[in-house]
Amino acid sequence: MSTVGKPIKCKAAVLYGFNQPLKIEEIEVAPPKAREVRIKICASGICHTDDHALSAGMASLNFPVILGHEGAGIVESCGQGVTKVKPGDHVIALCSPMCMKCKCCLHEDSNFCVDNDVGKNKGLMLDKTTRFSINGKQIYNFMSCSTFTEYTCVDEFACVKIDPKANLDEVCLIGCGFSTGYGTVLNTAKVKPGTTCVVFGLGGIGMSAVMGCKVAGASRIIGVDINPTKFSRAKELGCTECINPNDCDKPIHEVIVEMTEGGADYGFECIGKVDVMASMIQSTHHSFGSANIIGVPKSTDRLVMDVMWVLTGRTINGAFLGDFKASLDFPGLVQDAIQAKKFDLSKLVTNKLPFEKINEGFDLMRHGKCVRTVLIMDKCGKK
Ligand code: PAD
Ligand code: ZN
Repeated sequence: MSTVGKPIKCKAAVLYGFNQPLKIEEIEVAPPKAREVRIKICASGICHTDDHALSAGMASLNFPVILGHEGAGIVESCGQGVTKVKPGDHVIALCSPMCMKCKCCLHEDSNFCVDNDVGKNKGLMLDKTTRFSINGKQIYNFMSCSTFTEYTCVDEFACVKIDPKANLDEVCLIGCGFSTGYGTVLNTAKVKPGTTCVVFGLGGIGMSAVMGCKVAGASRIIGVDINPTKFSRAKELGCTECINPNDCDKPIHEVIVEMTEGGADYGFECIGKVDVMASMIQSTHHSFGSANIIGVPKSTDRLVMDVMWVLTGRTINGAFLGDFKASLDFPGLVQDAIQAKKFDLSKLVTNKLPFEKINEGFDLMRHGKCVRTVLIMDKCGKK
């Protein structure tokens, strides 16, 4: 029986307050209004940013909320006036949608649309309501999409059509983690062949940065993590050496500067800790080093820096979603994965769990037992 135009009852992981477990509830997803798209989510990765939100790391969040922002699925139905996708299309949900009209969308170096919800955390669609409810009470969305649910409803600009041949339980990572690490290396830092890179934090984002450094042709890629169980996968993906700061008898940046005869060409912080950001910056060469911040710290944390860090010529960059213009770049990134085979996303997916085990998935990440856990909502036609 067709669901078009009707509310859909489905399972979603609802967060009722900070630091609580997610609760699998039966919710209602209203039909899409004009220029909106309802999507059957097939798979969603768990990103540290979800845990950051859950554990009160963001300035504000409205409750109850459905988290998740790294999902892929199939369009179930479209509201009036939708032109970019149609029912049956395979799509990636966009946590950084682009209106393509604002100053940022039109700027060649920006992907930070004025209409995204990053940092604002209003949890609403463009019309300032949401399509999620439980027993008649509104549930907020997250980062313009919400993917910890069997069905979501997004504004048309918050999804992009991709090649239906792509494995949704791998390309969902293009929605956030992979693109963030990989893009910061290629688009933001623009790593040159033959250079030395140091990547702090070997989780989903850091491993993707390592993959980017490899594709860019870096000759030396140093991985840094306090969890040595990450090292074998990191080496498989391109690290030439890995260091645990806890094994060192001096600060990690002094170790890196010594190993690289003055500092790495490029540094990447993929953790979200301001003290590590300071170490990463100082690990890069004082004159020509490029230090790149990816990790998201608590909104109350402050990075204290010595102005000499930049006066000597080093640059410090930050990037959101790897500086990709998601709606324009993601279909090509999917092709790079499945056709050109520039990188292997399956190497990032160390764990797959049924959706109901979402809290177990968060625990795997918190205890460093995975690179990425992908939740499977539905096999979506796959055997
Ligand atoms: P993750 O938990 O999978 O990985 C973090 C890694 O850091 C783990 O391997 C830890 O062992 C390691 N680590 C922790 N503390 C230290 C330390 N002191 N020294 C060395 N290693 C350490 O997280 P993730 O890869 O999903 O996310 C990483 C960060 O990136 C996180 O802050 C997240 O919010 C941020 C992020 N930023 C963007 C963006 O657009 N800028 C997008 C997505 C995620
Ligand atoms: Zn993310």
